[in-house]
Amino acid sequence: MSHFFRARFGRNRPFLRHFEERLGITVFVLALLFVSAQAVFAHEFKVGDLEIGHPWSRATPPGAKVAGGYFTVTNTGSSPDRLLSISSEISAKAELHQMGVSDGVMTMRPVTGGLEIPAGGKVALAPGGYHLMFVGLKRQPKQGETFPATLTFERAGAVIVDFAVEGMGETGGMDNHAN
Ligand SMILES: [Cu+2]
Repeated sequence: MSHFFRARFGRNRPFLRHFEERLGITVFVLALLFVSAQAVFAHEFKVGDLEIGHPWSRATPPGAKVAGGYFTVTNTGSSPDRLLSISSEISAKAELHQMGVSDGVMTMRPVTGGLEIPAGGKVALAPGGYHLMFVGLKRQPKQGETFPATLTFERAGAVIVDFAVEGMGETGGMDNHAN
């Protein structure tokens, strides 16, 4: 950009120098806004051919023993992958669960054998469907904070992602856990 202006208009025009300074400041401010917006609204992690989109969890009431975990996984590769395990310092263990309706009753069961991420496909973990369950919370996740967790995939390997903790009321659907 600056080379273009200098080549065309000459180096020492006061107007252009002023313009360049202002442009620089504007770009800097926009970059800051972009980075902070990314941090709040969408954050993404990559490992191998996988993109992990917006991992989030939910604040829990005092004494709660479990918290949910949600994100999307996009597989840009040509081979299927599989989410095998999850771990985090926030809980004793983390499980992969599936919610669904069975004989008219909402049920939740652990997913065994991992969760397949099809080649070229996208899988969403969201309230009411597949989700993570942080079981045996060592502390309550607080709204506005993030906590790290490690996701391990069969092909892509392990990746540490940050779960953004959203408000307690952020239900997004039927996601009740008896345990
Ligand atoms: Cu669950």
